Amino acid sequence: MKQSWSKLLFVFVCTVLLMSCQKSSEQQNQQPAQQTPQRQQAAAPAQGIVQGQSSGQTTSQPGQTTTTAPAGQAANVQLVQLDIKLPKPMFVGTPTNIAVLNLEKPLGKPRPPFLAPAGTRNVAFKKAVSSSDEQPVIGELSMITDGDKEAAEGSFVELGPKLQYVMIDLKARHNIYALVVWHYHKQAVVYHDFIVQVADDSDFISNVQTVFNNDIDNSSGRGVGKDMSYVETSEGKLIDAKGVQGRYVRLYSRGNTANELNHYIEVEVYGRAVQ
Ligand SMILES: [Ca+2]
Ligand SMILES: [Ca+2]
Repeated sequence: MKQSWSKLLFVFVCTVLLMSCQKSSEQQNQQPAQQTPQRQQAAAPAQGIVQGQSSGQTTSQPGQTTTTAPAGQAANVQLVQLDIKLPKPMFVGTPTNIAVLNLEKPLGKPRPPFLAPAGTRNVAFKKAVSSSDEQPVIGELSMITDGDKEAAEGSFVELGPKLQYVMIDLKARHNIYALVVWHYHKQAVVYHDFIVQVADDSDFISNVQTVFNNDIDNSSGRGVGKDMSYVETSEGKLIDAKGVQGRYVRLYSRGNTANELNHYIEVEVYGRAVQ
């Protein structure tokens, strides 16, 4: 009888120990499961920061494209396609008789979409324009930022001969991602010494940056340009400005292949105000 009690006691102790072990093991197993939601909650804001900075990833959402900014840019920003409205074409086909050095071959198809950070818009629209030729031969300087891009009579400004510039005051410093420029697109012409610069001041002394220059012989004195000359079309010329910062934009030219005069139909500057 005593032996039997001892056995029972031994079995009881074993059972208690076993249950205790199982409980402890369950608690250990539960711990990671309980932690998972906490980790996710903690991770969510971190992902938000990553999206706002740099993750090296490209993701797509309906109607939107999120792309990591190129190396050297601090922000991983959401890029969207620029909505550039084009005017009616006034001529079709590729002119072959234009003798200009370093002339770009026409693409032969519509320009590919241009991506810029979300919120980028034409910040030149209706902004004040000044010029080295304050009294244009034809038209008014305000027509350069009035939104009318048609090639018809009454839609272009004609400035005098030799090197002339127009200058747009964006009224505040902006990150500039692209410019689209229509000099004249009623006929196929090429403008000489087309130079685009951005600066912090209207005298172009502070923080001057060149975003386009096709003056290959530096005859206009603003440095040797490496960009190619191009034939004007209704698409306008899109210049990738790579996010440069500045308040004032100057566009120079020195006549064209048809005559010595300088023309502008519209200049768009796609940017965002510097925060
Ligand atoms: Ca215009
Ligand atoms: Ca030149």
